[in-house]
Amino acid sequence: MRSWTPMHGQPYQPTPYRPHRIPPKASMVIAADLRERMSQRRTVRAFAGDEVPEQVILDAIAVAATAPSGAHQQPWTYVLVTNPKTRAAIRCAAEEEERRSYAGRLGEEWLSALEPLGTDEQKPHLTDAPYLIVVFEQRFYLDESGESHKHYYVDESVGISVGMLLTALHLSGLCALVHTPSPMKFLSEVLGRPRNEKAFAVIAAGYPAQDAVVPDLVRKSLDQVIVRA
Ligand code: IYR
Repeated sequence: MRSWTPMHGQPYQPTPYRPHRIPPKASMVIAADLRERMSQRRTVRAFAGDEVPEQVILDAIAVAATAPSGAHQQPWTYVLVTNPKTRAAIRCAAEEEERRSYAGRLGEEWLSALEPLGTDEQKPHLTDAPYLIVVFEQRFYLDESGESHKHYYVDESVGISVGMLLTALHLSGLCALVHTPSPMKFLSEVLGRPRNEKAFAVIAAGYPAQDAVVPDLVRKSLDQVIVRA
């Protein structure tokens, strides 16, 4: 496998792509099974202390890193935070921001949209879930000489990658919680990230607590999400 270097300015050099073709009937079985398994995915807010093999997390991040991205610039950094002091600092800063948000900064309409989900300013998962993954988007690329190169479709690329991460975690048997503290500048400071990176989301991952509860949600039907044109 060749090692990665920025592609910027390289000529187009296509290479054959001949993936194994899954017969249509087998595809239907796989798709139906995936649909059923993904329908079981839920966001949980309470995690068990049970250990999770780190390789499961590394493999899920590897899946996320296969996401398509604008100009194939792969503008993501996944920070795996294990240091308890760092996690405590993240929780403290996040709860501080969330306290202001829930005390009124979000506004009445937003707070009432969140009411059925039972969220609040307490973020115990930030210290208690076995893994904390902080996702940063690289707004631009800094080369060795310090020159910056623009990245394209960064939000879209990182959003797709995080979606794949959540899918991989779920299909590996784990639960996750996406937390998007606002504002999240403190994450760059606590984690010492370079100026080309901006925090995108904090993801806690692990097994759900035995007494975990989730809101009684209903998903939109396919008819409600698909329009044929
Ligand atoms: N960032 C806050 C508020 C919040 C916002 C939305 I939109 C959610 O779906 C859930 C929470 C928090 O993490 O609590």
